[in-house]
Amino acid sequence: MVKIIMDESAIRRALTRLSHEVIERNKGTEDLVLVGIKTRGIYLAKRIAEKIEAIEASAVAVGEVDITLYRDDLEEKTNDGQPQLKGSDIPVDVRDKKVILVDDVLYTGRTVRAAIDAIMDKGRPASIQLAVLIDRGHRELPIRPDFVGKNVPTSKGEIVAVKLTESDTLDEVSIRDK
Ligand code: 3GP
Ligand code: 5GP
Ligand code: MG
Repeated sequence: MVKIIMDESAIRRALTRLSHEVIERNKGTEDLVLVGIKTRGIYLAKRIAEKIEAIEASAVAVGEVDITLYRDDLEEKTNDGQPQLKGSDIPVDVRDKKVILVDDVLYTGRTVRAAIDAIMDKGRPASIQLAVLIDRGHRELPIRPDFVGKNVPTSKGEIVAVKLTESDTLDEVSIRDK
């Protein structure tokens, strides 16, 4: 069974709220850098950056990191079962910057941990915050999001499908059994 949990309007409003929260928490956009995690986190980071730019009338840098998949139930695996950095394109020096990591779904937290490592390798940021569209629970590390679009309690057997127009035909979040 597929259950739609966010439609286009719900996603748009959640991202608008997240954008305001990021600005409020950081008292503006100074030293802000958004870093999206691989495919859909990058699209979300770009959307949030556009909204922040519209609200504050100042440019926000956007970068990206690509973390490999590691889970047994997904096709691609790494040698040691840990998510690892595949590549990154962070267009600014992160030293003393306020980095906002952005991803579509937060689950065990292992991907975010790898992304934090990747950023730390580039220099010492002033802070790293985490924004996610969906927090589906089941953390295996002490990682929590600072900004959440929607908390979605799931069982481990469920899958959250995030569709975004940048790569899919529409904006929609749904939940289904694996
Ligand atoms: P994303 O890059 O848009 O986030 O690599 C294919 C996709 O699989 C990635 O999408 C990744 O996030 C996603 N993915 C990782 N773990 C899971 C999972 O447990 N379930 C589902 N449906 N997708 C997952
Ligand atoms: P984690 O490392 O926290 O277990 O998983 C996070 C990564 O896997 C993120 O990139 C996230 O997008 C993806 N992910 C985990 N579970 C799901 C899910 O149910 N649906 C989707 N679309 N992605 C997921
Ligand atoms: Mg993702």
